[in-house]
Parts: sequence; structure tokens; C-alpha cells
Amino acid sequence: MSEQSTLLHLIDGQWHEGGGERFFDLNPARPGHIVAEGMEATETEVDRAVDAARRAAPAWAGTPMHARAQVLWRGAELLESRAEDVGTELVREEGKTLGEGVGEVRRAAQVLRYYAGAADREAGEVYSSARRGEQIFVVRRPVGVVAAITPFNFPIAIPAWKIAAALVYGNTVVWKPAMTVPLLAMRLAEVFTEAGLPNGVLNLVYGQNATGAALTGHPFIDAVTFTGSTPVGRLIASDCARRGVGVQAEMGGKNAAIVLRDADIELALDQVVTGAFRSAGQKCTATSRLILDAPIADEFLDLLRGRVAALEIGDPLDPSVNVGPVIDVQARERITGEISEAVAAGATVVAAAHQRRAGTDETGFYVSPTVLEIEHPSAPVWKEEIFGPVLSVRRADNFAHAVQMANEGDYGLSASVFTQDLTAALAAVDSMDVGVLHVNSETAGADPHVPFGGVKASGMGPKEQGEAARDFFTQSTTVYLTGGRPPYALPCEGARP
Ligand code: UN1
Repeated sequence: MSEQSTLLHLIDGQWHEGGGERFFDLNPARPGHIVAEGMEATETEVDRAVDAARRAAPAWAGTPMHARAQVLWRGAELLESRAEDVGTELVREEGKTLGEGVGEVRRAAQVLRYYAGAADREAGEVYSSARRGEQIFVVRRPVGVVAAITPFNFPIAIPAWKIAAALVYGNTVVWKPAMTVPLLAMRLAEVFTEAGLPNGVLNLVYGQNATGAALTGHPFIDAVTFTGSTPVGRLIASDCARRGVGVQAEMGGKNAAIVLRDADIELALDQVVTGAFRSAGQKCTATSRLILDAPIADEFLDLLRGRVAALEIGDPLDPSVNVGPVIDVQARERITGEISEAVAAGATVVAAAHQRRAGTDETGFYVSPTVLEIEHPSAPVWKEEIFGPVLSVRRADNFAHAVQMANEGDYGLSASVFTQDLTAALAAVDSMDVGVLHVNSETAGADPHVPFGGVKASGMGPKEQGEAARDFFTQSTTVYLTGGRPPYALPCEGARP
């Protein structure tokens, strides 16, 4: 699969080239190879996409939910049948390993099935009334036209969980994916159209930040679902707030793993290495801080050194590679710069991986997985999201101290606690300021049927996935239903025989 694909926008059910600047989608493991190319959308094309979504909205909202769900069931089957091919394209475009790429396409299929199943689940609530003869119930209706802005790091799973949820609850969508992963966006949009989605219900446009801003600021957008950095998310959220538009923003993370003295050390090592270095650390849920209970810290770091040194770096299409490149040259420069600055400021490199697979193209955007021990909490690598294969370590005197360290800082997405002590695990549940807590598993991962999202600077608005998705993609109407005063006796008022 070395051919180059042409990227087409999807507007009102038609595929066509954009009228804006030409852009190239590069393979981060072989930057000389162009995976796909296309033209950005112009502002007029963004307008046309929103207009198409707006025109398609009433008929789609009026389509029975089971019929909407049928499109998702078919889409899931198509994705499943293409998992190997689309997963390989994902790897060529984004740089995560083959197992992760194919796994992510399967995960997207699972997400579509979960939302298709929403048609068979309860659709609202019924309450008792204080008044005789009345029922109160809450029904859900679509919000309208949704703008979806998605990041590069899960090119198909995150779009799937935003778009499938929006669609099944009766909304229409205009989607702008990250410019580094347009091919996977086109593949997902193809799946939806082949599955029978009517024209205009899903529209796809490519473009830079200005295109995103034209979309999220468009007067006919009713809601915005965004995943990306905290500064951009907050900018979008404030603009949406001014216009009274609902927003769901999933933003940064600086996720801590705490390893307590009684932990299963082998398990913790496996999970910390996976959490920190899978996808080259480019997950908002990646483990980027490690807090070690002092009595086991030296032993843990010794073992970690061996694990990290054994990681194989190289072309992610090679099945024996553990860590691929980061997304682009800017990311590589930024991340390596942060590592050098941390070391210059006194951080100690306690572990690093340099093993390249034979045949690796050295122009690929590789960053060696690195573990840094930090003395002071003000170190930028301890506080700021790096979005790369960098793990910062500190030592804690005891459990309470470890929790206090984990809760430091602005973010509150995910955390892990490794312990066999039930009391400590339950105390962590009560005291960790995060939206997702893992006890004895890595910080990354998100099942489709449960809420996902963070607190503090990590998230704004309703969470994603599970029933939380319904809260965001629908508006509720509370109905007080009474028949009034009938001109005849009701059975419940009649005299007993
Ligand atoms: C995961 O951990 O599998 O951008 C999902 C991100 C998150 C999703 C993480 N919004 O990394």
C-alpha cells in the first residue's frame, strides 16, 4: 500500500476537492513519503458544509432512532471488515504501532455498535406527579447541527465516539479533523456514506485553525464537541459561551501513576511502561508522571531502566517495534527541547531507550522514550503536558504525600494507583482530583459505555461516551401530561362495587 491517496471533502453527500491551499499528509516514520494530498476548504466551503448539515437536520431528526442506528450497525461491519487495511493506513499517517492502529479501527467499530445500541435502551425518564391524573416525563430531542473538531492522536476512535453519538441522537455534523490525519477521516466518512447515511448528515472539511474557527464560530452551529489542547479548548468554549452554544471540550492531561510500597511491582512496571510510551506518549491519558513510594523507589527505577532500555524504536509497520515516531517535526523539536531544558535545569535521566530497529529511516520523527527524575514540582516537565514519550518521576514519603503530589497542577484527567491495599485504593477514590481513576492499570484507555473526561483544566462541559454522551447531544423537554377534567367519572374516582 504505497500509493498516494487524494483527499476529498464531503459536503452534502458529494466528494470534491477543496478550493483552498494544497496540503500534504506525510508519513512521520518516512517523512519523504506522502501518504495523501489534498486542498484545504475555503470559508465558502465551510459555509456550504454547515448549510448542508442544517438542511439535512429536520429529516434526520425525524428519522426513527432505530433507522439511524441501522446506519451505525452497517458502518461497524464495514469498519470491522476493513480493519487491517484502514489500520495500516492509520499507522502510515499517524505513526502508532500496527497493533495499536488496527486495534483502534476495531475500537471505532465497537464504538459504532455501542451507539447503535442506544436505540434499544431507555430514551428518557418518567416521574410521578403531585397532581392527580398527571404524568411527568422527560423526552430527548436532537440539539441540531454539531461541529466536531478532532485531534491527530486517535484519528478514528475519537471521531467515531463524537460522530456516532451525535448521529444516533439525531444531530447532523460538520467535522474538521487534525490536518496530520485527514486520510483516516476520509475513510470514516466513506464508511458512513456507504452505510447509507443521507446526504448532508455528515460533512467533512479539511483545514488549519482558521477553518476550525470558521466552523465553530459559524452562526448556524448549535453545539461544538472538541478534543485538543486546553488553550484552544478554552478559546472555543469562551466563544461558544458568548453565543449560547453548548460545548464539550476534552483537553490536556498530566496523568500520574502512584506506586505504593505494597504494589505488585511487575504489574506496575508493565502498566507504567505501556501507559507512558504507547503511541509515543501522545495520548491525553498517557502516564506522564510517576510517583514512587520512597521505600520501593530505587528498586522500581532499576527495573524500569531495564524495561525502557529494551523498547524497540522504529517504523511502526514493523511488528516488533514498540515505539514509533511522534506526529511531526515540530513535535519532535518541542519534545526534545523540553527534555534538554529539564536536564539543564537539574533533572536526572534515570532511563532512556535508544534501540533502533534495523532499517529505520533516521529522518523519521523519533524521540527516545525518556524517564526523568525531578527534584522540584515547579519543573515544567512535571507540570506541563508534553505529549511525547517522557515520564517525570518524584518520590513520596507516604500515601498521603503521593496523593498530594498527584493532585498538584492544573490538570485532572486520569490517574493510576498501584496497590494491593483496599483501604488505600478506596482512599484514592475519595481523594484523587481526576475524571478517570485506574486502580492497578495504566492511565490510558476509555470504554465506550462509561463516561470519559477530566476535571480542572482537563475538561469542560458534559463528559463523552456512555450516557454522558446523550446529555450533550440531546436537549431534554420535561412534559407535564394531564388529560384535564373529563366530563365522565374516571375509573379511579368511581365508587367501589
Ligand atoms: C484512550 O486513552 O484510549 O486524546 C483514549 C486523547 C483522549 C482519548 C484517550 N481524548 O488522548
